[in-house]
Amino acid sequence: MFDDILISFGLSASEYNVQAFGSGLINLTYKLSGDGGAYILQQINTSVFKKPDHIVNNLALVKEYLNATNPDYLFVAPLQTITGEFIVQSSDGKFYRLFPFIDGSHTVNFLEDKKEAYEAALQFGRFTHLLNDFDINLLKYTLSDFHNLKLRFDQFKTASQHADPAKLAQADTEIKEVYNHYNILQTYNQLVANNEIPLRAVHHDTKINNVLFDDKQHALCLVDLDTVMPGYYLSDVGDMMRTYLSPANEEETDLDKIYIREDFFRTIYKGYMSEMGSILTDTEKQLFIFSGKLMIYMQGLRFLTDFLNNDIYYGAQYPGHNLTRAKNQFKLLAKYINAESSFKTLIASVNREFTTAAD
Ligand code: GN1
Ligand code: MG
Repeated sequence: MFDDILISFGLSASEYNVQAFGSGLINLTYKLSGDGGAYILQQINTSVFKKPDHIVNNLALVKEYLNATNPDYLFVAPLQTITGEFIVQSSDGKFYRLFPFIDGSHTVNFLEDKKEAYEAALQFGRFTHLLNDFDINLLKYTLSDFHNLKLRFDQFKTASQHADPAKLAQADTEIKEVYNHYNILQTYNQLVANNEIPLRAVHHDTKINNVLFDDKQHALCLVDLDTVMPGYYLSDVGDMMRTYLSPANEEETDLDKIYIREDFFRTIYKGYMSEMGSILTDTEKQLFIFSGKLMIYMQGLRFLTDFLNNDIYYGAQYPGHNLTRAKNQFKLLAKYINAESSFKTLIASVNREFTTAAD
């Protein structure tokens, strides 16, 4: 398997054992292990990432910048082939890249320990912090309008216009949820229209399994860097809220298992702000809680849209899978909104800690 790909990297496929790896929905990932070491091989989903060279461009620039400014920072960039390429096309036209496997690392799929949430939030904050003086205009948009909520809403409307009536009936409650929370879209549109907050270099996919940990629960580095591009910090913090606060993840079908762990909110705030507190503008800081609503709502919309579009984007392992995922996200959104006043209290308490520590 992968003989022609590995040859480009000077490796012989027969010396490696290949196993499917990770749980991403978009790219296919494999771990190769052998006497020559371990690697991660990934097939880029080019129906999503239509221009793999944009990914190459961004990662090369970020790597060069971080190597020059913070040589100790562990940035896991793709390896080069013998001829100096970062991406290889297989004989059947698929695009692959190879990464070193980081020794002693593992990923976490269910976040049970606050220490891991703290470490992850700090790492995502550090990434944007370290790139604060990097010229983000050099970065390409690897996915245009990726976290553009207005576009996601328009895609939902188009999908509703074309959907099978039986599906529309099945999704009636979730469609109403979209309109119940229309104020999230209004707030988003307003902050974009008025240029209220700056674009920064952000990761755009801050799920816990995009952080590599060592066996002492210390975060080693970030992975899944294809969506590193200009965006709002709300994307990164919001997706942490979406994926770290509830002990049940987006796949959970028993919605009673979805609730908000408020102490995890505190931890995310503390970890992220320990890096970004001195960088974010006051307006950005005021939107910290909003970020979670934005990202949970967006993901609910995206799953619902995909259900109406017959699962063309995320795929489905059972009929109604994307509708169930959407239900899950709208339940999480309701729980999140319920906890908003507690979040405000927690932010005030962490801010007091920061002030005391600085005295
Ligand atoms: C996709 O492939 P994965 O799991 O890293 C998606 C994210 C969603 C996520 C939901 C490029 O990420 O935006 O939040 O699924 N990535 C893309 O699980 O669409
Ligand atoms: Mg991803």
